Amino acid sequence: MNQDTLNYKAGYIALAGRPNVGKSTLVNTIMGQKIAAVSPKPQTTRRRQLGILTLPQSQLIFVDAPGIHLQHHKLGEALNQTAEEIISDVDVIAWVVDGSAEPSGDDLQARDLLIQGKRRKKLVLIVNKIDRVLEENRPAVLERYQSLLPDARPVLVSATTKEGVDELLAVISDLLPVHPPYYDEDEITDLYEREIAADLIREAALKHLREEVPHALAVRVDEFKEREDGKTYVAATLFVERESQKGIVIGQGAEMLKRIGTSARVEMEKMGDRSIFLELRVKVAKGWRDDPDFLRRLGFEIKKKK
Ligand SMILES: Nc1nc2c(ncn2[C@@H]2O[C@H](COP(=O)(O)OP(=O)(O)OP(=O)(O)O)[C@@H](O)[C@H]2O)c(=O)[nH]1
Ligand SMILES: [Mg+2]
Repeated sequence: MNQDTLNYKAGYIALAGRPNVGKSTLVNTIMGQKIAAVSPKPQTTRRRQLGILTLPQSQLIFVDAPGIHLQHHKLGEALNQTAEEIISDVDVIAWVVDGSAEPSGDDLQARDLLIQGKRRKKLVLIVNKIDRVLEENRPAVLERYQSLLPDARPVLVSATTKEGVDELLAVISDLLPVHPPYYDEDEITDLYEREIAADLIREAALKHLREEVPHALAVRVDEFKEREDGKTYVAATLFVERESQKGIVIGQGAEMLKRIGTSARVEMEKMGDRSIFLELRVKVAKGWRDDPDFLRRLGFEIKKKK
């Protein structure tokens, strides 16, 4: 074993924070390619996803978590639980905040969750979206957030312009334990293509639909198969909570559903580098966000609090 192998560092880093601060965008930027769904609407991420970055001296395994927030539904409860479980399993916790906004109730909810029970974890404070903060205001922004988590190593970044991202990787690598790599270097995420496809379809819907419907939407991929003609055939169902929402998602002359389908297909083709034939349909599943059986079928498990 040579010196390099002996000093190799590897570990898991949770990206925790309120919805919409840019956690998934940051994962995509760090990976240099799109693996996670991103949208301007909160609560885009609904399940844990890994972004595995293998460098010569270290392997950084980012865990993209659902945004932590004050919940109103069983779904919200499941999302917070997922985030909480992620936090308890990692080596480093990164609290991601939006530097262009004031700290909010959801930010504090996230902060409280990640320092709960005096977890002995290394902490990093990622102040994101600094492309929207004037140079002269940055120290004050940093200080405001740092006073809320004084034990964390702070870094200012922009996930969209990449500013500060190299420094962030250096800070995190420094905090990781000496450990051999957990994954092969060609592994970049742990989700299967069909699961990512479901997220990209929901991302497309979030992009095109107005406020009220998106949160009521769930996507299930029913088929995902390679065809003889080289195209990949994907069929998916979009679930909404009410008949009226079904009308909105389909739209006049099915215009909306077509628009969602086209956006999703383009993103899926970009990611997989191949042609996709995408077929979407819409179904009503009344009150699914509060239906434990439906949530379980979608892969959300609500556990009883100990
Ligand atoms: N200006 C600017 N916008 C950003 C930056 N990072 C993310 N955004 C935007 O912020 C919005 C939310 O980004 P996401 O990556 O989906 O946020 P998230 O934290 O994963 O959100 P949830 O999955 O809902 O918890 C999107 O519109 C992004 O384009 C940034 O550094 N600068
Ligand atoms: Mg996200």
